[in-house]
Amino acid sequence: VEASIPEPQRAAWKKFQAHGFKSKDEFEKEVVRHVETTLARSMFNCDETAAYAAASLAFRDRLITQWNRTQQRQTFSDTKRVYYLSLEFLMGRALDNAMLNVGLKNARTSSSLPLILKLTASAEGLSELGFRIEDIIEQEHDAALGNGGLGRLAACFLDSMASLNIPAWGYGLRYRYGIFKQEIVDGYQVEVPDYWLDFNPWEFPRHDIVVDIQFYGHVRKYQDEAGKQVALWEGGEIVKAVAYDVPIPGFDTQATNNLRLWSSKAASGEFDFQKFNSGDYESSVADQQRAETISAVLYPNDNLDRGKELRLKQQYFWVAASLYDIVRRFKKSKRAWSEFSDQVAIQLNDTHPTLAIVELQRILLDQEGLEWDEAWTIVSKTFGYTNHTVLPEALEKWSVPLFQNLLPRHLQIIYEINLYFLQLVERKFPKERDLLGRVSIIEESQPKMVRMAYLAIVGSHKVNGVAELHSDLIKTTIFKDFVKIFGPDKFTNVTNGITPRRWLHQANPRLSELIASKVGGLGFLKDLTLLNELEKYADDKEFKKEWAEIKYANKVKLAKHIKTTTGVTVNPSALFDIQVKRIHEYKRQQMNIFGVIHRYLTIKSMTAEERKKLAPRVSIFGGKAAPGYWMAKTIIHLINNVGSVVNKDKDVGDLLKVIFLEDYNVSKAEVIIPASDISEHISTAGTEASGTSNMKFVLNGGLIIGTCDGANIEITREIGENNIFLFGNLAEDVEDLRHAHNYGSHAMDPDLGKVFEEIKKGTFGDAGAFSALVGAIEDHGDYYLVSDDFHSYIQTQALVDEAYKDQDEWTSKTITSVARMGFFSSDRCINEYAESIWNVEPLVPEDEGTSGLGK
Ligand code: 8GP
Repeated sequence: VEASIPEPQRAAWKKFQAHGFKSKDEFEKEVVRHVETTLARSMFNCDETAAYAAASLAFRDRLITQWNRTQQRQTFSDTKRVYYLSLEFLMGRALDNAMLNVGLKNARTSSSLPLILKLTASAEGLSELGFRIEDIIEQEHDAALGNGGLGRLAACFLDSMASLNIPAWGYGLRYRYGIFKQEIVDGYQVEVPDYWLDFNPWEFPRHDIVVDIQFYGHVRKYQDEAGKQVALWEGGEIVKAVAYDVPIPGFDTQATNNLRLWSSKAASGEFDFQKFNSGDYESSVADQQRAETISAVLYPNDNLDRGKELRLKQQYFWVAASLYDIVRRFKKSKRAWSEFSDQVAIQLNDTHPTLAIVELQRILLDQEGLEWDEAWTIVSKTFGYTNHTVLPEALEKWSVPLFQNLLPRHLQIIYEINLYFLQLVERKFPKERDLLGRVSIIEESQPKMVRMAYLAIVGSHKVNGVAELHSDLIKTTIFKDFVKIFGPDKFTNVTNGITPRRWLHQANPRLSELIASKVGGLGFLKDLTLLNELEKYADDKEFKKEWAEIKYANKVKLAKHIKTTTGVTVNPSALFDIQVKRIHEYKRQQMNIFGVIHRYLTIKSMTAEERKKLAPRVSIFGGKAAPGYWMAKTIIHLINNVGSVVNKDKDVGDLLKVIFLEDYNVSKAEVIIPASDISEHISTAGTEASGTSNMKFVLNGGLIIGTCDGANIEITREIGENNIFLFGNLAEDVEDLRHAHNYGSHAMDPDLGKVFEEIKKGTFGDAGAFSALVGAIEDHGDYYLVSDDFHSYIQTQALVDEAYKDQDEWTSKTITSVARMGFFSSDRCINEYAESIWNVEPLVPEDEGTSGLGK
């Protein structure tokens, strides 16, 4: 129901319009107001948690007013919007980011642009109220609605879309439990639930925006009076989707986009009173619980598909609610359906939202009465699909019987989409019998399966990979047939990027400040290519000194974190070697820890004189294993066991320390990444689609050791071969090597063999615990080519040791690298999507003052 205020009364509204605080004093006033009213506390019982809550609520109010204006502007100007559908948004903390993005206005007015923006109005305000801003920021619980790279990419994209004034909404699920918290107990990973919604000031419940979502039931087909075939999806059950909005502020703009997360709720109110009254309490709450289960938990798998019914329910629930919302908004514009794709671009973040294609076709056919072809033309012009992996175990497939039961009408539509598609293939390639079976959306297996990636390709106008090598690989391997059918132009590449606001300015404020002092202020946070101005300081003595001091300070900070969380003392002058990411065999943390063992054995065999020449190293690991992924858990176990042996070996002392950091997440990444000297991105060539932490590490003045995989290749092209340590076999040779393992002879690398012997001796605890890990390499084909790459890995690590001895040269390399990282901003990436896939234009707020930041 529209409830618009009549014209004559609008003047009063305008006069009293909320605007949120505009100065430090107003900010303080808002904080105090929230403490005293919203939180019902006072200055006599305001702890840091309450101060965090109040400061966040003050910022949220501000964001909501900006958000309102942005939405009005977008509605009135009637521009095309982007809808980014992602089951994961790994946002991390919000307050720090809100202060940076919103706080800018205040900072800008002062004559000498303060470089650490948040340390202006909000920091001073909090300090006047008796709090330290750093402590307040630390109170916030990460919003961890994602597993890893895919979810964090979505979060970086939201930041860039808002900062570039692109009218965009994110749509996702409001999980009650985000990714589990990881505890390490006796060297093993233990999962603990992440109940993050206890208090979340960043969301705005919209109890008036509720959508009914249908499941199960059956389809009735009949002819209407005009003789037209109609399909009716009837029966089954209804669950309600309730909207929660999270404002997404842009940097240096008033534009504030929206992330809408859906939460599930039972359709029939609290519980069934009749059952309750008749004493059947349990089943009266069962309906409610069953409904709420849908959005209860994020599936903790990264690069792995499990095909669970509840997951499919989540996908449809989220997709149906989002499409209802998008279609409703479009219908308000009163435009013809043929204009839908001029107003709406929907991006599918991986295949998880692929049902949106089917759902839109269903709405247009069954509810709006369009003809098939007309509807399908609209649908296929609207969607774009991003693929994030070529790993076969991650490609989604749903069993047809499961589909039939849960979404009977959708299955019919999928069959029809497939029929028309296969007819097209048959017309184009009449002689190629095998082709039909290969590209069919329905796999003829037992049971039959719906291949979601194929459906996504058929229903989208563009398909993209996330780094050059990856985009080439999807065209030549998993989607090869589709390139032949649709032509190469449907397939494109958009290399991933990261937001420099969070991953440089927020995570590494001192480095950002130093950079700003040389490149003409903070404008580089909006145009990252401005970093190239830094290159001329790569040999500047004074500059290098400051640069190195900042790195050292960041390492001291991480060393403190290590001490408090693990009890181990590490020397901040040692080389910090970091690998943090989800634990997966293809990412090869096992190779890293085998390399560490090799180093340990080497040290043990050295004379005291030889040891003196060695560069001390701290090997730092972090990352979660999917709860059901035993091999990944075994790798964590081995790392911890190696750590407990090495770290107390007096013989070794500071020369080697091995640390596993518990519960790696976004806020920890902000501490860990700025502290690296070298970081590891060592996946088997061809398996890591892009990687994004590689970009974060280099941008923070760390070098990397890596394989020719994912975005490592483009990083090398940008920063130069001399500034990166590449090793290992190439993607093009992987197939042959695997073939040779299985059918030829597979000789173990001798150094790796020695490492295995040591493990088998029980040096790192019960050898039986690690036999599967060793066996996968020795006896079962070494699918990830650990043995093939081990020698080159060890040699390259020795080059790292050598290079690190020349600190002066090392620092120059890091400065040059940072100067050349401009390409990897997610702003560049979003601009590419906007131009080549979405065809959307920015909508710049009119009331925007000149920022002095340029561009
Ligand atoms: C990840 C890729 O593994 C990583 O290389 C890339 O940087 C990131 O996506 C962002 O593009 N892929 C996934 O997390 C992934 O595919 N997850 C599940 C859908 C299988």
